[in-house]
Amino acid sequence: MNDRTLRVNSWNGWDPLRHVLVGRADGTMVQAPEPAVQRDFPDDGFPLGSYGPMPAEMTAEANEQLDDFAGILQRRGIRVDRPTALDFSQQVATPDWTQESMFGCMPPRDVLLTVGNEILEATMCYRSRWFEYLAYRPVLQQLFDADPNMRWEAAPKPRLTDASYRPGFWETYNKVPLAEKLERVRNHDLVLTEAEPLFDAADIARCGKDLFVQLSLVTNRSGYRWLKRHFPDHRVHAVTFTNTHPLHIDATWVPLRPGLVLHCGERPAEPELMKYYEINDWEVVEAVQPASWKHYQRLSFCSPWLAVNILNLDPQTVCVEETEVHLADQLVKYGFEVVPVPFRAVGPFGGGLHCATVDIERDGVLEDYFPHRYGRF
Ligand code: ABU
Repeated sequence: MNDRTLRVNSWNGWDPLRHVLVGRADGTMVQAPEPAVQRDFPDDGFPLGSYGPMPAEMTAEANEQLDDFAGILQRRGIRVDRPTALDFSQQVATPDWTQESMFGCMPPRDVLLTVGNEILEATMCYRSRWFEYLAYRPVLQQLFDADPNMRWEAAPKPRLTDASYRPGFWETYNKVPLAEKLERVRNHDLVLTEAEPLFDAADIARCGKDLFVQLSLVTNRSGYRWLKRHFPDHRVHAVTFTNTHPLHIDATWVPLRPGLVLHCGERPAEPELMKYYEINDWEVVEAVQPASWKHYQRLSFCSPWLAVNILNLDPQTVCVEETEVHLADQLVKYGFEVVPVPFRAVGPFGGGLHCATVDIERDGVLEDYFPHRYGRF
């Protein structure tokens, strides 16, 4: 049934949130090895080469926290949609390859990018995530049917043949010295080749007219170039951070409202990016150390910097994981109301509160928050 009140609109991560997608943990897999990613959790029952469903009790606990989070949002008057899980344990194939398992439908932020009235399905670069967009198609179809202005786009599906990956990357990269790793990050000489455009939506930070695209383990230069051509009315910038394992910008560089960006100090930004923000009167705030720093999380491939993976409900209100009390204190000092959300159990499923969501509607229009040019920006 059509719902004519639905509207796709979101230009940044801070305008008042009206409608959001929240992921589900159902059926999430520890993926079978593939060129782009090789899970290795020997102490948690999944040594390199093995794969299978996440333990049932972990999935249940993550789903409970995701459902509770959806409830918190709904009680604040925000409409919440959810994906439709597939059988992620199934083998998948294209004419070029076969992959022993899929992954899941948490975090949706990796797959879908909302820019204005457009929702764009990212290419992804893991073979296990190639079909993940299907979990979101029921919601996208409903939005398309209801909102005559919605633009439903999909980036070119990649072939993901062996030509898209540097052979033997994982065998060598983790053994090279830190300085060499960081040099490779700066030169974007990581696991992906430039054979075709590849990007995850979570590598893009949206600030109105400016889109910041992190080159990472899942986003290549060709993906950045595709995005630049796809959004000709935006300024689309490729950025890197001092991070040996860059994976999604939203635990590193987190714009909170016009003039304020939260930065993970352990992953310094390029001086030119800092300067671009500074000359446009943005304050770059270094986030406090995560409270969860010392707590090992079973089967997690995320860093403790998920702490800063927060969700704005509006420019004055942020959802923060409930144990991240130091970050909450820091944000209160900047005038935010902090909504504490229990979410630690969701971390091993691939993300925090920002990763777990996709904006469908925020109030607001396209604005230019960076009137002054600097360097390549
Ligand atoms: N997908 C977010 C992971 C970010 C991080 O671990 O730093």
